[in-house]
Amino acid sequence: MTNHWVDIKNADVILAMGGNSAEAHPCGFKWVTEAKAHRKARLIVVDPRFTRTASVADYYAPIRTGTDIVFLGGVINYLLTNDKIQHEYVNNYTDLPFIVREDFAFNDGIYSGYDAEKHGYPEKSTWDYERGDDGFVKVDTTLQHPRCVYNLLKQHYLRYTPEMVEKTCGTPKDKFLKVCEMLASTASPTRAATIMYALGWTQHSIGSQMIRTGAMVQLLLGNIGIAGGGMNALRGHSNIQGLTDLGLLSNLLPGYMTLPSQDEQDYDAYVAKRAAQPLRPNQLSYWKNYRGFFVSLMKAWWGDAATAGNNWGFDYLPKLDKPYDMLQVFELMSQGKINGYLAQGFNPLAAAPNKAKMTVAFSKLKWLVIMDPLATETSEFWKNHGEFNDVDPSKIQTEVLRLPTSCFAEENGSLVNSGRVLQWHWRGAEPPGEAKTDLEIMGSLFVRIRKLYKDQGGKFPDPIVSLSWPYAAPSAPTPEEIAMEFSGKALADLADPKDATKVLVKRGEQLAGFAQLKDDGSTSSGCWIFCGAWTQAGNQMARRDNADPTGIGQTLGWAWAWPANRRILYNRASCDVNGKPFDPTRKLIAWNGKTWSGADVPDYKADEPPETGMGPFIMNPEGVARFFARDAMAEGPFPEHYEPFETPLGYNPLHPQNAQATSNPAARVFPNDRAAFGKAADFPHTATTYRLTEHFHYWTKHVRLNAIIQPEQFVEIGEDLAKEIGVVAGDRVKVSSNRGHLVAVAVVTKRIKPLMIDGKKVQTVGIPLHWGFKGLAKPGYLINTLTPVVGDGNTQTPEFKSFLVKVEKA
Ligand SMILES: Nc1nc2c(c(=O)[nH]1)N[C@H]1C(S)=C(S)[C@@H](COP(=O)(O)OP(=O)(O)OC[C@H]3O[C@@H](n4cnc5c(=O)[nH]c(N)nc54)[C@H](O)[C@@H]3O)O[C@H]1N2
Ligand SMILES: Nc1nc2c(c(=O)[nH]1)N[C@H]1C(S)=C(S)[C@@H](COP(=O)(O)OP(=O)(O)OC[C@H]3O[C@@H](n4cnc5c(=O)[nH]c(N)nc54)[C@H](O)[C@@H]3O)O[C@H]1N2
Ligand SMILES: [Mo]
Repeated sequence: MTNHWVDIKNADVILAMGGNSAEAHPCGFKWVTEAKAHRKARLIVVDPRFTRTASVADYYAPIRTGTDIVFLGGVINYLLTNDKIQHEYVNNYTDLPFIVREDFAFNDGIYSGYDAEKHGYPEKSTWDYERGDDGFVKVDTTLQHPRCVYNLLKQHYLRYTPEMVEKTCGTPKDKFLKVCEMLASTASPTRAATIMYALGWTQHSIGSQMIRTGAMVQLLLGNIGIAGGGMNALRGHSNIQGLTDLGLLSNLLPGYMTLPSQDEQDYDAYVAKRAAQPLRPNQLSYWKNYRGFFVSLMKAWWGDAATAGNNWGFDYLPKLDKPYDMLQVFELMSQGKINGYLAQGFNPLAAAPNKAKMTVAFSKLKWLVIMDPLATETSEFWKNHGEFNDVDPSKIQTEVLRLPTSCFAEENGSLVNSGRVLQWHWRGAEPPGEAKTDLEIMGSLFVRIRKLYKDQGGKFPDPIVSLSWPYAAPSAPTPEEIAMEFSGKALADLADPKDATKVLVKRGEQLAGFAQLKDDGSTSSGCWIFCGAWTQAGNQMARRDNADPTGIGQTLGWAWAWPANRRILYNRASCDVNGKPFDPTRKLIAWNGKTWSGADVPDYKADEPPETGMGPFIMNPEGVARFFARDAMAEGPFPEHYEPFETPLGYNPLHPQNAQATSNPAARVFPNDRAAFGKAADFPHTATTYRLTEHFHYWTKHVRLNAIIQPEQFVEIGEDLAKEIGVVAGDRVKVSSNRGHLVAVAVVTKRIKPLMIDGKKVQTVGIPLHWGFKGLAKPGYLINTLTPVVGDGNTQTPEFKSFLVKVEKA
């Protein structure tokens, strides 16, 4: 989230689109209720289904799955053509005045630089701004230049008319326009809208671009950086925000730094590429400090072994030939190219797309280790469970080892919530039986592996044997030790930058924040954005002061938020160019003549006077927010609609003549998976998958109470479809895709209606995801028997929210 949970109470308009927060985030949803009760906020829900969130909404509009870019692009067109934008905000705080290169082009759904054979854009140099002789980007503050971002943006979304929205999304034009009007009311500096989204936007082959389109709407309205505004990604597992913060994706390092690729063997060039210089005069470009963050990370990992001689440990890092996201890994596994796999708190047979492919993949492993408190479907992928897992164990040689773990309630530690708040928690019980904490299992594994490398050598033992492992009990590091390491400490006395004769931080002391990180090896921090979470004053994440002096929910003494305990990102943008809050009743910070201060930690240089013109988006080298994403995205600088890979239409209504632009032209699709896609002629219904309040994924079916309140697998179909296929509530239906089938009870509902898309009736089928063949609930099919293997072009998040099936009476 750019903002945080409590801040939702400050919104005037709330758009819940691409998520069902009343169902999946019921505790956080109370802040929506607060906003409705105390600010008369209007809640808008846009969802293919009339959900539990929709049931308490002020306005509901239906949409076909996978078409949100058309809807949101339509909103952009509405805001621009009706001049419902916050001018002072967009003119000063975004790239609308920036001029784009002359050779940048967009033709019938395809951007300049496309390589059809490679299915992507290996050459993105045209996706950039034009530079002047001074090296800076050229701008036209009058917004007249035909190639300024404002005019290109307007031109791009002109095609996204209300008629196109109705034709592609199935949302009736009047409903769409009503949503536009409600959102447009927040173009005023004294009104705010927030967007709450989750998987309804992420789990698509163009998911990242859906989110960008939402962010562009918010920028036009001046809703980023202000209280009650923001782009608010509602995260899933309780610490999934912490997972990405700590860089547990294959291409990331902690704190959103990135691993080098195999053609980046040169350390200085690696840093230079990431420490971008300002693109406009007087801008900060905070990533220019990359080297200090990076060297401090290397010192945390390798201690004294990280020296200038090995580029501070850069030489130890793997250099990626490609990203190793889960789709890539399971593809390689299915080809027999992976020997062993360790699944820690992950049930991939249930969670990953195309179960048949997953079964083939796991069968080719030599060994599979499962670290989990429960026996999961994955740990029994080799066992015959009748129709639900119809395999022949005698043909599977994989050795499966289970290491029972504790769960979060049985250990101390911190969880990062969606609002970036790190909250410390304390164990409530000892782990039962043979269960050990994940830390103890990983610690003992490491100690044994290091001994093997020490004793026997190996191809490149240095990174393993030199790893810094300073814990009191090496086989069982404590969460406290790890947390202090993430935050960081001084490895030498650090001088006060204002007075070199004074020592600011003594050797061995915890650092106060990331501004103290150095690139000369004198500091260490395992995750620069967490720096300051555990200072000399102690564990900041354990603070529990809920004082809220201004009444807008900022509680800076409650736990600790990254970065720097800042609660609302980009909060400099809540003030006009002179540093005066746009809305004094929702003041976050202001310029008092000497410093920036207020109800939040400024997202800015604290003593930078407004006159210098430094922009509020200090993480961008532009200093401003981007409508034109330059080369950051796989598909192009402006989001464009592409159909789901399994499209009910077979063409893209925006580019009916260009087959290349039907589905995401920059998505990575493996050949076998492409062959496994189905067509609307055979699979005429559109399916989407989702969760229920009463279960948490695949584990609460092991709990008696949850198994009682939602005992049995079902699928939801609308009354119209039920009639069409001759099914009544309670009948069993067979749902098939080109990859497999499931059988479940039919719930016939008024909550899903057919949509008219370009003259064709499209039926949506809803499939909750919580069942499987282990646990106390009635055994059921894993729904990912049905789903296709294709990921978002940028993140590789699978397209779980839109694919083709056929529903019939079983
Ligand atoms: N009780 C409970 N809570 C949970 C979980 C759980 O298993 N149980 N899981 C947690 C996890 S890990 C996560 S990631 C979050 C997920 O939180 P959500 O994303 O809110 O959960 P989903 O149920 O997957 O619902 C997404 C919604 O998107 C809608 N949708 C589908 N396709 C589209 C589309 O193309 N456009 C639009 N606008 N909407 C679409 C669906 O109809 C559904 O209502 O929930 C978390 N919370
Ligand atoms: N079709 C379809 N598929 C989906 C989705 C969808 O919407 N549709 N959603 C996707 C999403 S968003 C997610 S997050 C995934 C979820 O997929 P998973 O994360 O694989 O699902 P969970 O059931 O949450 O599995 C987590 C496992 O962690 C174990 N566990 C709990 N606590 C601990 C602990 O402290 N240590 C260890 N080692 N293990 C622990 C649990 O027992 C459980 O078996 O599913 C994905 N798959
Ligand atoms: Mo998730």
